[in-house]
Amino acid sequence: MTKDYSFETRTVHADEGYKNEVGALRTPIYQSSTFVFDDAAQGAKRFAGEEDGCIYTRLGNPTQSDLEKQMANLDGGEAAIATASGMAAISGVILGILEAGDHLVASDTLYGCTHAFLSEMITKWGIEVTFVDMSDLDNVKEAVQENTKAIYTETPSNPTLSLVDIEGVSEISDEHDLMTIVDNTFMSPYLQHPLELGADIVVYSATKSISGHGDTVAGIIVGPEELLAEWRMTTIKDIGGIIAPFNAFLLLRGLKTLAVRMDRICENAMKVAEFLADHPKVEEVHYPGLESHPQHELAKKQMDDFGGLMAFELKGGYEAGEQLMDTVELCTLAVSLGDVDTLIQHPASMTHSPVPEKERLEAGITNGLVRLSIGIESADDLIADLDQALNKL
Ligand code: LCS
Repeated sequence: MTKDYSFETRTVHADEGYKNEVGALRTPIYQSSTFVFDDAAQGAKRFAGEEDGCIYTRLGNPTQSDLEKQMANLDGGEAAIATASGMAAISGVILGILEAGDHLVASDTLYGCTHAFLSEMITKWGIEVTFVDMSDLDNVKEAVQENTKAIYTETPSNPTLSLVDIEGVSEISDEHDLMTIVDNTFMSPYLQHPLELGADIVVYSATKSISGHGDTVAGIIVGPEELLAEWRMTTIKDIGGIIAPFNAFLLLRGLKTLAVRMDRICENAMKVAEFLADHPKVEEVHYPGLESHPQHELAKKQMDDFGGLMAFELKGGYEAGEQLMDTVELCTLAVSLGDVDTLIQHPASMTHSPVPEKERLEAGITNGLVRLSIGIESADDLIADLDQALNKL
């Protein structure tokens, strides 16, 4: 579908389900591990890449392909690859770009498992990583070395909601002929457009807003056709983190309502953030939509709205944080984010427990930090729930 239509229209109309043989409105779930060849010559041509068509689901599947076309269209990229999880997308990209002897510059605040993958796994394979506070672009410039191949960032970051200037990082990256990789999970393709801001590759945990319903784990990579075609036949095919056809279907369904869900989530989040900022039991609220956020101007520049994630510090520290988890009634105590339900969690003991304490504290993930992922419930009900829970502290 043409990119001239607005994002909202493309979320509804850009999938290719109508091309199936019986005219089903929705993309069918091609729940098949393998595909039948007419004869030996056809099989040989497909393996040689001389004829389009399916071979085996680890090498591609029509439900997966529809999702990939839809995601490339929505994110303004040439191509996309759907994967088994956000971590499969991230590891596939990193292993596609870097090899032994190469160097990566990465943000110091990243989702816990991404941090663990970059600090503990790829270093075992001879790849060097420097973590820097990317809120200051001078740190990025200083970290670039002769053997640097890529810059990896996540903005807003999980869970501190600090931002990275995507355009600024991409300029540094271009000066040194590097690849810029941006994890756009918190914003979704609706609210932030890293490729337009100069990034080369965008990755998502599609488990989050793209699915939106808390019912699947998946990932997406968006970027240049040539590179993605290579990775599809190397890191993705041979490591094997491919998406299941049913999960691809769920993401296609989730995408249809992405814009309306995100609009409601952003509206609710702003109301909740303002409520928390005024509450006597709350020390500080980290939400890019608040003027008090140190990077509010950057948020207005590179984000279309401020998203549903926020973190807040309670005056009572760790104990108050733990108590709040047990006194909320409507907010659900669970990790993950971007769902229709409001989820609350404690990063120090949950999502960011893999990060060593010293590094965790340096990155601003304090022991008493609470993370909220706002859903589409009534903002009044969410505020009433948080109020009753806070007043018990
Ligand atoms: N990137 C970000 C920013 C994430 O928040 C997550 C997961 C991932 C990548 C990995 O995606 P997955 O493999 O789980 O699809 N974040 C989680 C979180 O904050 N709570 O639970 C998972």
